[in-house]
Formats: sequence, C-alpha cells, structure tokens
Amino acid sequence: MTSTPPRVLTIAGSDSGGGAGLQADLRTFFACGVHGMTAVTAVTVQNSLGVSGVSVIPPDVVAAQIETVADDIGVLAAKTGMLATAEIIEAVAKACDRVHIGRDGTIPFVVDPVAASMHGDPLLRDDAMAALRSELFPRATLVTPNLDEVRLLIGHDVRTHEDAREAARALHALGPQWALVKGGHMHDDPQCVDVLYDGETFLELPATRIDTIHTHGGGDTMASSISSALARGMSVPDAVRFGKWFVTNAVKHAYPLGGGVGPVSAFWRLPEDGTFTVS
Ligand code: PXL
Repeated sequence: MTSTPPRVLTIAGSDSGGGAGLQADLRTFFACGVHGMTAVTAVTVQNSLGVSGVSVIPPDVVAAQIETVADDIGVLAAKTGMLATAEIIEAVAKACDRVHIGRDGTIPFVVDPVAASMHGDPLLRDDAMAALRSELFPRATLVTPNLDEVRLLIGHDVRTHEDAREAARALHALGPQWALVKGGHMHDDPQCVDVLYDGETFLELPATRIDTIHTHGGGDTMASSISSALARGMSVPDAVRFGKWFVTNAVKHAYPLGGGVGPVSAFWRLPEDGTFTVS
C-alpha cells in the first residue's frame, strides 16, 4: 500500500476553460505530488476570451466543504483564490478558525487576493475587498497580491522596487505573517522581481521576464505551488522560492488556447515524450 501524500485545500472558483481557478490549482497540486481538495466558491462561465457569467455558491456550502474535508481527510495547507463575495469571505474565516487553518492555528494559510481576471472581469464584488483585508489578512500565513491587487487593497501605485518594498510593509501591517508583492505586472522591468517581507527582512526574488501573452492562471499556480511546499513542511521563504521556480517554468511552457489568452502550464513537470507509452 502507498502512503497518503500531503493534502492541500484550495478555496476557489471554477474556470470552465480549465486555465485558471481551481482547475489550475488541482493541476499544480498534482504536479507537486500533493493530494488536492476543493471548496468551490463560484462557477464562472468562461473561455479564453473572458468571463460571461458567474454563479456564486451559498456561503454555508463553502464553509461545509472546508469543514468536512478538514475533519476527515485533514489539511496540511490551504489557499484561497476567487472568493466572490463578502459573505463567502466571512464564512471562510469562521470555518478556517473552526478547523485551525491560519495564523493562530497550526495549518499554513495562503491568501491570494484574487480580484479580477486578466481580461479585467470582476471576480470579487467591490464591497468584498474590505472583508478580505479585515477577515482574511490577519489570519494569513502569507498574502500574494499582484500589483493590481496591491492598488485595490492599499491604494499604492507600485512602479519601482522601492515602491514594492513600501507596499509589502503596508500589506504586512494588515496582519499576515508574510507579504509577497509579485512584480510580474511591472511590465517595463526586464525582470519579474517579487518582494517577500515578514516585518523585519526583505527578500527579493528575481526571475527573467518571459515574453508571452499566455499567462492565464499564473497567480493561482504560484499560490498553489507555494501551498504544496508548505504542506511538505518547507519554511515560507523556501516555499516561495519553490513557487517562483515552479511558476516561472509554467510560464515558459504556457500554450495558446482558443482565440484569446492561454494558460501557464504545469505540463513541464511531465516527461515530454512517452507519456502514453505502456511498459
Ligand atoms: O487567475 C485568477 C482567477 C482565479 N479564479 C478564477 C478565475 C481567475 C482568472 O480568470 O477565472 C475562477
């Protein structure tokens, strides 16, 4: 019999196109060798051209999904993606407290403050940003905003690496143990520099910028690879280094899909040939 792998929970929305959201998370969990579980928050009607509909799951159903898998299967790390409404955020906060996910519990909790798709389609209601800040940031082990989310969360317009450090300070003051400001959206920088801050020390993580439009699901992939590493017992800085390496490779292997924006790809972890060979 094989032993049970580490188990990781994503609290996120479905992308019918399979590029982002919980589909990207599950693919990443698989590629990182962890067992993925889902608390679905919303179903988006979506293809590579954009989001044309959203159906939100009742908050008590979201909470029940979290509690039922935690009670039986156990969660070694959890992450959030699209949370859709303030009511869902409040239900997630309470459920996480009950099953000890997050800061004062023992289970690492990565809060990826997803606000909009790359096409600019809203994935979080306007009134929910305040709930994200007040309910989830103080419970988070790590928050992972991109620069657009930084602007919505704290009003900082980040243009330089010094701005990114300032933003990390302001985000950390909202209560997470660690804040990661991702530099991917600083488009005139030839590097993608992410800044990690724990209230004392800044860690800068550079990577060469890859020239592609196909970056759908990149943030989800980074947060879920970090969560997988945390579930394996890595420290936050090591888990973030792992996530950066994982997502950089996934962007390198991004592929076109439909008529619009394609996804980053976790396929880089699979053998390039022989996948269908029976031996
Ligand atoms: O990549 C952010 C994201 C998260 N979750 C869902 C999404 C998207 C982007 O489109 O659709 C469901």
